[in-house]
Amino acid sequence: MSNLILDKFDRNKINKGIVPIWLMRQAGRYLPEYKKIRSNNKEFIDFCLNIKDSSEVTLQPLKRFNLDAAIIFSDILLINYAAGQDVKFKENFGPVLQNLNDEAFLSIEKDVFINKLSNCYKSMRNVRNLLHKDKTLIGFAGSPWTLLVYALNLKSPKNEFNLNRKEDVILKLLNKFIDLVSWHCIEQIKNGADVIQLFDSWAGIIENEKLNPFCENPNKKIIENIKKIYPYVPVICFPRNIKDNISSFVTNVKPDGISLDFNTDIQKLDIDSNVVYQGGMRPDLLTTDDENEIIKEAKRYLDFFKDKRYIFNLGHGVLPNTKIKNVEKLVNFVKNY
Ligand code: 1CP
Repeated sequence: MSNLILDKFDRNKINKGIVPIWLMRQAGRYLPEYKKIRSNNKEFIDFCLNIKDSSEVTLQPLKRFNLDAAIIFSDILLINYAAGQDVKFKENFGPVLQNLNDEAFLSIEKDVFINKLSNCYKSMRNVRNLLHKDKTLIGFAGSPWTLLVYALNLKSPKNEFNLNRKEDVILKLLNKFIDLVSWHCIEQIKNGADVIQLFDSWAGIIENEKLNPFCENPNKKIIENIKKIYPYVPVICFPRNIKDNISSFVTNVKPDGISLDFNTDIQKLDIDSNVVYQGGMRPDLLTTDDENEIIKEAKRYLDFFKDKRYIFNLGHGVLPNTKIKNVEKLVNFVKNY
């Protein structure tokens, strides 16, 4: 055995036949053992910063399923929190953020920021020590645009969003987020992360003309900052819902890996052989009783990517009403295909 996910990023080891698998939001409310630990923690941010509990829920999905990676249990909004913006998670509503103080935000220093997240890094170190060496440990961060949307909209942009800032201010704030995200990723790697995934979950609401300054450029700069220190650590980007712009994103940003959302039409992809492709399958299928449909969809992705470098995943996170037996079926099917 070897580390199957890291091997995918190694040009000298083209294990074409073997498809590794992990799932976005593989830890979460569909697991009773997660709900149990979650119920002992009132505030979600404190839960993420509880070394023992966050380590344990990171490892829970690997105890149940034959997954190839653990993703550290944390949240993208910990960056906003560590930069001085209060974040609360309201049940059945989502995150609620305190108004952003632009000046205080722009002046936050590296040491202060890293210090507020020190438990996150300790949890990373702890999980790496507990995890088998053949399993990949994934660190992550939200991308600048997505963090900015929460920072200024003060809640999920799902239903409405308003940034209330002029473009020059938006660019200044994005630049600061580039630093914060880079610091956070580098610190995670220092503490044991093998791979970084950047979640640009709200890239899809950017108008086409602004995709370069608001999405591509910030993701590219973070990759450059990481590579200056850790040239061999792969970075996977997830610019969710950018539709037909996915191939130009790959050309312009040059990530090691690209994670596909479930709206991506794989037939229309212009495959770049330098890049590892990941994900795509609709997560809602795992909430159904239709096992045949799950296998049929999984097979569609596996067959399409059979001669390419591919990591199996979903096109977005595991949903809370997902059935455990469906995840079991899917993981076993992919591992034996
Ligand atoms: O009630 C609960 O238990 C909280 C649910 C929950 C969980 C399990 C939240 C609140 N965050 C997380 C953990 C989490 N979030 C992980 C680590 C664990 C894993 O993947 O197994 C990761 C990688 C994230 C990333 C994250 N958080 C993203 C990017 C991925 C995506 O879903 O697009 C985003 C947008 C967030 C914000 C966030 N955090 C939590 C919620 C409910 C949301 C979404 C808010 C919204 O709808 O806008």
